[in-house]
Amino acid sequence: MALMSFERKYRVRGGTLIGGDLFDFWFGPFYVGFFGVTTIFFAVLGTLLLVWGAAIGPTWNLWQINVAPPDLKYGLGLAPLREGGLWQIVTFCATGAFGSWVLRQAEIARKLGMGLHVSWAFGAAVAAYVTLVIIRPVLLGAWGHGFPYGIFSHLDWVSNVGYQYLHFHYNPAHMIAITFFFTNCLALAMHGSLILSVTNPKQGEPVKTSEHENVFFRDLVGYSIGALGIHRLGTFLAMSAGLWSAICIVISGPFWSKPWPEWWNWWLNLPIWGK
Ligand code: 07D
Repeated sequence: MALMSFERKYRVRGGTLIGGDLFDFWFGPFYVGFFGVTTIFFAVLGTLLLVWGAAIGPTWNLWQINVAPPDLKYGLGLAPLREGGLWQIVTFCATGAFGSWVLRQAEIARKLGMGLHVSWAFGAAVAAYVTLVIIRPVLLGAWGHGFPYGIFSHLDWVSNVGYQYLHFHYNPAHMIAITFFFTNCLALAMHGSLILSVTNPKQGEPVKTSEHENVFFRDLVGYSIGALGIHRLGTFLAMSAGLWSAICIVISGPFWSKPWPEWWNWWLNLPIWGK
């Protein structure tokens, strides 16, 4: 693949976060880098361990394969491999791979003289994962509170944990997270369809630009957020969805152990009701 002229200018060594010149080169279109190597290492090792977990388990049915965390009796200690130890190493590998990917994004952005927005945005998703399998289990005192690695098994976990708090929809942070997810979906549908409508007009029509985009939305709703604004909004909505998800689960247990509907009693207890 031919290098574009600006790539030739920026494809220079240096600017790495760690490791100096070690792995500071490209393999075809891919930047390798120290964190590219650690990503591959952790991702391959973690995947192989999951396959091993499936091999020593009772089924090869893809839906039923399950690599579970240790029993609560092991607390925050190490468990034998076949009793959750495998889950612990896979969790270590997954966190290593996701963290390496964030740092690889940062290194590439630094080399190109760009902002670190992509790293921060992906970091929000990683924060949600780390909250589920490390932060919350540590706060609750046992790795057994992490979610199991399996398709049906993780769905069962979500359902069971949800019903432990009677009705998870009443968790206020879960409400906010869902509102961000849905609004994010709305914003992307509006933005994606708008861009398609100007860049892909019917045959014979010229391709339009942001002037048309802005006028369309001013005509429609009286306001256009603008080309930069929609991307700021999208990043904000997406990161907020991940961060409020992390908040909704980290408060369930460590900070609130009763049914979530009861949390709303503060409303009934307001002095304005004159009771
Ligand atoms: C965690 C993913 C991070 C991903 C990373 C990258 C790879 C690479 C490679 C394939 C955050 C991974 C990369 C693996 C693969 C290749 C090549 C993102 C994460 C780092 N809920 N609920 C949420 C809704 C109910 C419950 C979140 C809706 C019930 C519990 C979200 C409804 C009950 C937990 C959400 C609903 C209940 C959640 C998840 C509707 C059950 C959580 C999104 C309409 C009876 C979880 C942090 C997320 C959470 C969570 C939405 C219903 C329980 C806000 C829309 C009422 C126990 N729910 N839920 O976290 O907060 O994204 O996790 O009913 O633990 Mg819920």
